[in-house]
Amino acid sequence: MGSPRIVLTASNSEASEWHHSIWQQMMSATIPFKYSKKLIPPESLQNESWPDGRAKYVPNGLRMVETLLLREYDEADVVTCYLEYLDRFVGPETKVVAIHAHNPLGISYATDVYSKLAGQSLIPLNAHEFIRIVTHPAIQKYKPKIVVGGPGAWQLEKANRLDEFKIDYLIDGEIERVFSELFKRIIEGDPTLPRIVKFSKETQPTVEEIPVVRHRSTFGVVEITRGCGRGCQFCSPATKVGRSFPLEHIIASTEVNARQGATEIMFSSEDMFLYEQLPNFTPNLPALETMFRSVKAVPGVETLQTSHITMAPVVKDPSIIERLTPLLVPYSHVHHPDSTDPNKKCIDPIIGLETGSPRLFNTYMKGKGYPYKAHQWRDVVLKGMEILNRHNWFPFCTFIIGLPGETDEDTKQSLDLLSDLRDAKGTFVPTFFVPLEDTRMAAKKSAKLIEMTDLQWEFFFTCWKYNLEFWYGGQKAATKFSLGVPLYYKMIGKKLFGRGIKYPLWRFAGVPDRFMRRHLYLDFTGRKRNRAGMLPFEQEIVPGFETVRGLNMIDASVLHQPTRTHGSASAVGD
Ligand code: B12
Ligand code: SF4
Repeated sequence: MGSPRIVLTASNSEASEWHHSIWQQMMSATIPFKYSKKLIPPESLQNESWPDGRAKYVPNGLRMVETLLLREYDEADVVTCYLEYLDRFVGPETKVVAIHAHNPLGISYATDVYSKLAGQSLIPLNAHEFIRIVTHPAIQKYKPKIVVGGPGAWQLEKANRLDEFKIDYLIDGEIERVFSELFKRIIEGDPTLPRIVKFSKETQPTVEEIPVVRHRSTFGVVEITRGCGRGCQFCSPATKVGRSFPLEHIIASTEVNARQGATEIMFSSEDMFLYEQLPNFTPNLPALETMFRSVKAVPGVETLQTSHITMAPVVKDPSIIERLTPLLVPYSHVHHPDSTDPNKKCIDPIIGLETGSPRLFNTYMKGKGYPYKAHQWRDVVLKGMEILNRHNWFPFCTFIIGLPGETDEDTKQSLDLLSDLRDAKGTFVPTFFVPLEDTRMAAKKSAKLIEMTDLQWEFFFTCWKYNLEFWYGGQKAATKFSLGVPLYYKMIGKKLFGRGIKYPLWRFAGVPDRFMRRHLYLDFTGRKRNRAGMLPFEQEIVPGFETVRGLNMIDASVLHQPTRTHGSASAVGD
C-alpha cells in the first residue's frame, strides 16, 4: 500500500490532553524548551495513537480539516498522526502535510515572553515542538507541500519564518465554506494561489456549513458557539460573526468524542453565556441548562470543562451561576481545598479581566462590560468574582500588560484591582499585549519586557504570588523560591531587565512587605490572604444608572449583537 496523499499533524504540546490540564498546555507556550524537562513531565508530551499509528486526539480545528477532507477523499488517503509516526506515513505519494497551529511560536498574547525571562534567545517548548515537525527527516526526504493553518498560523508570517520552515501555504481564517476549492488548488499546485491565504468575515460559514467532526479532539473540545460580538479591539474572535450551534450538532459532536474514548467534554466558546443568547447579550438560561444536561447525559461523558465566559452577565443576573452550578461543578475534574463543594470540586472558566484602568477599558474594550460602563468595571469584577467564588467557580483570569498608551496611573489602577482581589479564589495570569492579525490593533506595537516599568513588574509578580498562594499554600510555596529567586535576580534578571524587578521578585519569593514598603506601590503588611474568600460585595451595580446622570455612555456601535443563528449567519462581527 502506498503512502497517504494527505498527512495531518499537530505538535505534541498542542495535542496533549495530559491530566485534562489546560495549565500544562499554556505552560508549553511559555516555558523555555531548555528547561522544559524539569518543569513539564516528559510523559505529558506522549500522546496516544491507535494501533495503526493514527492519532487518538488532536486539536479540534485539525479534526475539522480532516472531516472536510473526508468528504472528498478516502480514509486511506487522509491520515492524522503525531510526529512519532510521520516517518511511517509520509512517503513518496504524500502530496501535502498539513499542520495545525494554535500558538506555534508562543507569540499569542506574548506567552513566549515568559521564556525570555530566562534569556532573550530561548524559545518556548511549543516552538521547539513545531520546529521538530517542519524539520522532520521524512518531510525533508519526500518534500510534500507544507500547509499550516489554525488560530495561531499568523505568527509564522509575523515572525517572517515561512522561508526558514519551508512552508508552502499559510491559511488563516475559517475554512469550511471555501475548503473544497482551496485544497484542490493546493494539491494541484495551482501557481495562481498565493502563499498566504486569508479568509475574512465574508467567507465565514453558517452553522449548517460546519460539519460534525468525524474523530475525537484534544480535551474532547465541542463547539457551542463561534465568534463574539463584544468588539474588543485586541481580540480576533471579536471580528467573527457570532453563531450558536444547534443542540443536535453539539450532541452529535459529543457522541463522536465519547465513542472514541473522551471521558471529558470541553465547551468551546468565546463566552459560554452567548449560547442561544437573547437580545442585548442576555444569557438564555433554559437553553444553557438543556445543553449542559444533554451533553452530560451522553454515554461515556464523565466530566465537563468550561472554556471562556465574561463577567458582566454574572453580575447582571447572579441566578445564572446559581442555576448552572449543579450542572457543572459536580462534573468537574478540578479540585481545590478552598471549595465548599462536598467533594472539593470547582470549575475554572477563563475570563479576560485585562485591566483595572477605566480609561484603557473605555478605549479598547468597552463592549466587554456591557451593559455596565467602563468606570464600573472594577465593581463588576469584584461583585462578579464574589458571586462566582460563592458557587465554587474559581476562574482563570487573564490581564494584559502594556496596552498601547498605558501610563503609570493605569497600572496603579490595575494594581488596586488586584489588591481588591487579594482574597479571591482564582488564578491571575498576566499576559503582554501583542497586536494580533485581523484585529483593530494589528498595527500597534507589542509590549516589550525591557520596557516594563517598575509598576508593571510589581503587577506581574504580585499575580504570581497570588497564584502560588492559591494553588500551593502560603509561606510553604514561597520558601520553595526563597533561594532561587535571589540567584535568578543576580545572575539573569538584573542584567536583562534592570533593578525594577528586584522588589517585585522579593515579594514573589515571600520576603515580608514591611521590608519593602518604600519600594512597592501595594503594601500587604499585616494582610494575610483570607482562605474563606472575599467579603460579600454590597454595592448594587445598576446598568444604565450613569445614563440618567449623563455620564460616559457606551457607544452602541461598538457592539455587534451575535444573534442565535441556526443557519443564517445574519449577525455581524466587527
Ligand atoms: C479550546 C481552546 C483552547 C484549549 C485547547 C487548545 C487545544 N490545543 O486544543 C486551551 C484552553 C488549552 C487553549 C489554550 C490556549 N489558547 Co486557545 N482557544 C480555544 C478555543 C476556545 C476553541 C478552539 C477551537 O477548537 N475552535 C474551533 C475550531 C474549529 O477553530 P480553529 O481551531 O480556529 O480551526 C479553524 C481554522 O483555524 C482552520 N484550521 C485549523 N487548523 C488548521 C490546520 C490547517 C492545515 C488548515 C489549512 C486550517 C486549519 O480550520 C478550522 C475550521 O475553520 C479558541 C477560541 C475559538 N472559538 O476558536 C481559543 C483560542 C484559539 N485560543 C487562544 C489563545 C491565545 C490560547 C493561549 C495562548 C492562551 C494563553 N494565554 O495561554 C493558549 C495556548 C495553548 C498552547 N498549547 O499553546 C486564542 C488565539 C488568538 C489568536 N488569534 O492567536 C483564541 C482564539 C481565544 C481568544 N479568544 O483569543 N485554547
Ligand atoms: S469579550 Fe472581548 S476579548 Fe472576549 S472574545 Fe469577546 S471580543 Fe474577544
